[in-house]
Amino acid sequence: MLIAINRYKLLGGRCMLSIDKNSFKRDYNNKFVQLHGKELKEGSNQQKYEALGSLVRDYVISTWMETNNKYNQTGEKQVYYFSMEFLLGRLLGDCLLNLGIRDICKEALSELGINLEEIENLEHDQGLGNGGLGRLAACFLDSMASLNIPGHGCGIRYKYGFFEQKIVDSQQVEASDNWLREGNVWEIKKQDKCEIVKFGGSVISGEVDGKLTFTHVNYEPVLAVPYDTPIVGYENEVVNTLRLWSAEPVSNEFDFSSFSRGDFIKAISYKNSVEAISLVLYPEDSFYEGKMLRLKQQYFFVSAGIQSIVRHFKKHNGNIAIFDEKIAIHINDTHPTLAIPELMRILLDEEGLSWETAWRITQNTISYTNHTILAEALEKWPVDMFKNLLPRIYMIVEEINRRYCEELWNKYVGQWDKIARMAIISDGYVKMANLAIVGSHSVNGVAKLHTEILKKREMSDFYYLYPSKFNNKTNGITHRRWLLKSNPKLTSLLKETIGDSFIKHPTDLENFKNHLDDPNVINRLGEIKKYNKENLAKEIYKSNGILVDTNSIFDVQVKRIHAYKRQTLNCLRIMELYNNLLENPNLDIIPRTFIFAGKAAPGYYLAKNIIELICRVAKTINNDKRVNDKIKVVMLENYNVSLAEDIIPATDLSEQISTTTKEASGTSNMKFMMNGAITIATLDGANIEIKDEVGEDNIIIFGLNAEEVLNYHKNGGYSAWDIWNKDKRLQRVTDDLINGKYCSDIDRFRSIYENLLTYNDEFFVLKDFDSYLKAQERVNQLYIDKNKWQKMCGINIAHSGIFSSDRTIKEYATGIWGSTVIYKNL
Ligand code: 26V
Repeated sequence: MLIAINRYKLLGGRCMLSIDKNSFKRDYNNKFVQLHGKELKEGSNQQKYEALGSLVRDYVISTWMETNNKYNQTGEKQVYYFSMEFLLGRLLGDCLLNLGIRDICKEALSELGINLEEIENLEHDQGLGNGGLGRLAACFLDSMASLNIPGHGCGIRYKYGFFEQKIVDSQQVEASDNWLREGNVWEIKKQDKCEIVKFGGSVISGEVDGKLTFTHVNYEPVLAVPYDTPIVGYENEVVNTLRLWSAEPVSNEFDFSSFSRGDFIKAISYKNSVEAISLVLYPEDSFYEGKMLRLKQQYFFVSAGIQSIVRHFKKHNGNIAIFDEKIAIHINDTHPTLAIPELMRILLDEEGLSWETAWRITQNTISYTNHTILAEALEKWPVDMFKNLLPRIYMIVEEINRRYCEELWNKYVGQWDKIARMAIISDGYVKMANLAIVGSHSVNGVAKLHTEILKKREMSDFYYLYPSKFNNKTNGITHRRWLLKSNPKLTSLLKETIGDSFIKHPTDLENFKNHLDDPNVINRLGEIKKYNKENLAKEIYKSNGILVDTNSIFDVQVKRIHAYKRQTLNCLRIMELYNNLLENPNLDIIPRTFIFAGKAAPGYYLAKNIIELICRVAKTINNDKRVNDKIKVVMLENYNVSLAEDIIPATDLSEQISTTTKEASGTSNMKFMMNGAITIATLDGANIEIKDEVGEDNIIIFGLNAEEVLNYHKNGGYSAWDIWNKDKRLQRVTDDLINGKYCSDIDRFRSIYENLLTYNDEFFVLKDFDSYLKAQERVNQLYIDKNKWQKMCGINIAHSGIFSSDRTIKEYATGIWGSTVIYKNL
């Protein structure tokens, strides 16, 4: 029997799991036999992966328990990151890296005839998120654990994650992501830590000893079952927890009272309606829809999470009056905002605190991040739906709103419009962003520009009311996954040249600048990129059957498909280049491979249409002999974390071309620069801060700036037709959308055409077209001088350390959470 023992050791200043090759081989063999009841040599690769995963989890268990014991004993402030989404990707590689045993494991397995990478690839991505917001949550978990911060995730264990995308006949087709089909070696079900969440019913008020009491009756109970996943810190003996909740009926038996009355259907339907709560992740990330099931999901995980935090806190601390000194709860966008009234409910109804004390504790505990300014993504719930589903919570929100509006009336006498705008409940809706701002002590944006826009525009009323609540925390990415793990060759070069201090202090990457005049280093950078491109080229051939030239510029736009991210702009310039090549087949251009990947929300017609356009353009160009393979277009299907890990290290040019002001931050921009890609970008989100870091000469900027865009929004004056009339190239490429050039059905791309022209081009694609083409020309000029290009790449790498999520998390810990952090080993 394998015993999980804590075997960390200090080796050359590194704190890693102590395991030698032979004991690893023995453990692995034993594990395999015990798990599968057969010899290793008879096992499938999938079984080999499962054995390795569960062995690694065994290695982690004792440290996990010790970390929890330590937290309970020391009473350090605990941070809980509440998020509807955690986009973790695969965990095995990360775990091996953070435990410091990747090399030993690779060698040991190879001696057993097993290729580590091959079986690592069999792990199903944990894709419980839509994009930026969910991936950010995953990076934050990694950074909190690696910085010794007691910080844990709380979310939903969706049975089906983000849908799998297939491209069939140039169109996106969605398939369910049954990620748990083969089981999940990382999670532990904690049956004894279940909570009950109550929906519907009504509230009876009463009085006991002169105090008001509220009893929730006739509700539908739902059992929230937690599944815990270890979050392993980097070589530091810390293992934090991601707790995801699954919804089950309170009893696995049918409701016998219904059943005995012959109401079989009712019993089954209760079971189904409960299980529906954690069945599937909503695949929209920009259009809010007032769906009851989503509200249920939100209350479900928030209520379970807060109840379990309070229960745990009381067990180890006891004194609820100091809850806010010991606990910080962060809400990732407005989705978990019900944490505010839920904490109030527990403090008032269960702990018997006064309103004033409960409110002080709640505000001090909760902090909120805004991730988008798109008005259509703002959550608001119809009062009737809210009240019926959550009667007691609604009463509390009403009271919060009543007290808060009283303040507003006194402050803004007679300014009814302003008060209505700022109220939590108005026009028949409960407005979640307003509740989040009022009920928290900190509101942050995710990049400097985004925070300024929140302060000065979108949330200006609130900013003037509570200026000290507002702050910026520019996003970051974990360099462990996005450099050490995904780009081992570049990591080796960095270690050889600047040592390995950058692993614990990512801003030490700056030292790499001192090596960029060394032709050897420049050469190596080129070779590494080529190697990564060749790997990706193989993947492209395997998945799309397209042969791409690894000497061409790999020009990449991978992200959710959305009008504001402007894949259309990218596509139109490819169409323009194609036109030029047809006109002049001898045109001397630097070959380019245009790579796209990304999913469209299933109900977002325009985004799906954009995917189809990209695929049709790809087919037409790739099959046109006249192009002579100078350009190729590739749309890779099913973009996810693992695919990103293959694409990003192989990229030469990173496309960050959103309409200025619309992309709150962006995070792939940071991953690309860290892997030595050059960015072509608008001055949007964190692109601005990337430019400030690398300097204007090492990034290619184009397009309208924020002031210009905001000015158009405010004063109007934009005419797409005016621009179109003056630009022959635009006339040609927009006509190509509707003349059958890319699709015999001439109406296929009419909606794109109409968005650009009839509906006056909301995202300024036409306006930025000329400046984008000129910027692309600058890219060509720069690429001609390979050495200069590589040096620019090196400068980007050297300046990327500041975008490590370690920096971001330190800012959250010190500036928002008041963590009692010890930066051990830092
Ligand atoms: C919004 C909604 C709206 C209602 C329907 C369901 C749903 C699900 C998710 C979201 C969140 C969208 C916000 C988001 O992902 N924002 C992205 O956050 C990144 C991390 O801060 C940031 O880098 C991106 O710029 C931003 O678009």
